[in-house]
Amino acid sequence: MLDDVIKAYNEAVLDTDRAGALQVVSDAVIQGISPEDIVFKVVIPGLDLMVKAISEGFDTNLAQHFMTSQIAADVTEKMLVLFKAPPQIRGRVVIGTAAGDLHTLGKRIVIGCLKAQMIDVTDLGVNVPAEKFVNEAVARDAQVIGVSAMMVHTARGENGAVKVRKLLKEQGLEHKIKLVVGGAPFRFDTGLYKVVGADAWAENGVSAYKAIIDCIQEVKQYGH
Ligand code: B12
Repeated sequence: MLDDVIKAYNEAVLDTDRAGALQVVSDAVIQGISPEDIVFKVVIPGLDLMVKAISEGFDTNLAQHFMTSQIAADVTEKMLVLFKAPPQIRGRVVIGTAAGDLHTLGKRIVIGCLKAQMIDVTDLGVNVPAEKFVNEAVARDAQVIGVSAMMVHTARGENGAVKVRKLLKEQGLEHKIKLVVGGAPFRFDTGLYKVVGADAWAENGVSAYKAIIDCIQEVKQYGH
């Protein structure tokens, strides 16, 4: 029965049919499939399938990419409240768009993917000052700051990731909080993340969580 649910869910996701995907999982729960199985055996493998499709150049488009992450985040949030025991949160991230930058779509995709992977995410919104990234990360005990920047000047400029790195350094937080960046300028120049002082970057939402999980693990292992 689980195989049928996986098939129906993936079909709905590829059709970008949010209502259909939600219907599939709520029917499955009524039929006795556990919310835990829905998240770990249906939703997360669905995201992995999308990673594979993108990296192997299958015919996936932006709408499918966007909807996979939004549906995954939606379903996960609905299932989490039904879990027998609260799920273990794998880490905490604060994320926002760099100062001067109002682009939101990429960040939303990343957030959807992280939530479905049991990462606690705080969305700081757009046009976020560097000080806010750092202050919120400290207040929320986050292991990772995620900065999204879609324009060359907000990616490279003095008020974005560069300033976040400077503040982390000044406040002695570099071992406790990692900096991960993303956005078109980092895709065009894959060495740019180092130039702006980031610890890692990711080229799309469905792979962002892998870079972020690595950073979370590094902080948990060595960050004390
Ligand atoms: C949609 C769009 C807009 C929309 C934004 C709507 C919204 N709510 O987001 C609107 C119309 C508002 C807009 C405005 C502007 N835009 Co615009 N916009 C775009 C466009 C067409 C697509 C961006 C997008 O959404 N891509 C799709 C998402 C899914 O991709 P993504 O953002 O790259 O995100 C993925 C990855 O990068 C990664 N990622 C993203 N963030 C993060 C963060 C982390 C931590 C990680 C790990 C990964 C990660 O994962 C994401 C998911 O896969 C791009 C062109 C382009 N092809 O990129 C121009 C573009 C970015 N815009 C541009 C410009 C110039 C502007 C304006 C200045 C235009 C103007 N004259 O007013 C304004 C700026 C406003 C501002 N201050 O920010 C330029 C930037 C040029 C440059 N080299 O700097 C571009 C490149 C267009 C161009 N070719 O000229 N824009």
